[in-house]
Amino acid sequence: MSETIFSKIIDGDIPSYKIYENDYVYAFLDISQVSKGHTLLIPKKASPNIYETDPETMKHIAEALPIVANAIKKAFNPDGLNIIQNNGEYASQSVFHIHFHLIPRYKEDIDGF
Ligand code: DGP
Repeated sequence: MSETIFSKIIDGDIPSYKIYENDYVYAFLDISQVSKGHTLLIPKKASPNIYETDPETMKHIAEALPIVANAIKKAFNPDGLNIIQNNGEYASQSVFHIHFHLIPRYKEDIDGF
């Protein structure tokens, strides 16, 4: 597959704020913070979407999700957390390297509506 901006982030060619990393995954703050602590979890092995990601890669993502969620909980103390994953242009995917959004939610943001 063609290289995306996330490959450059993994390689350190583009700076990012790291939340978690192991041999298989990388988690970093999203440049467009939907809320404070909005984080992206990506596999280091690139694939464009959920349809084309192999089970081994998904296993590494599944193992990392609670670790990253707990790191966000510890750092930002949110009241809730959404995990969202977009596939395809019509599902609002803009970077075609599979990624999982971890979006902390805060009581005060909801109360403001
Ligand atoms: P999606 O719409 O699901 O494809 O989300 C892609 C996300 O990637 C979007 O929320 C913004 C984020 N993003 C794009 N380019 C960069 C970048 O250079 N650095 C960081 N930290 N995030 C980026």
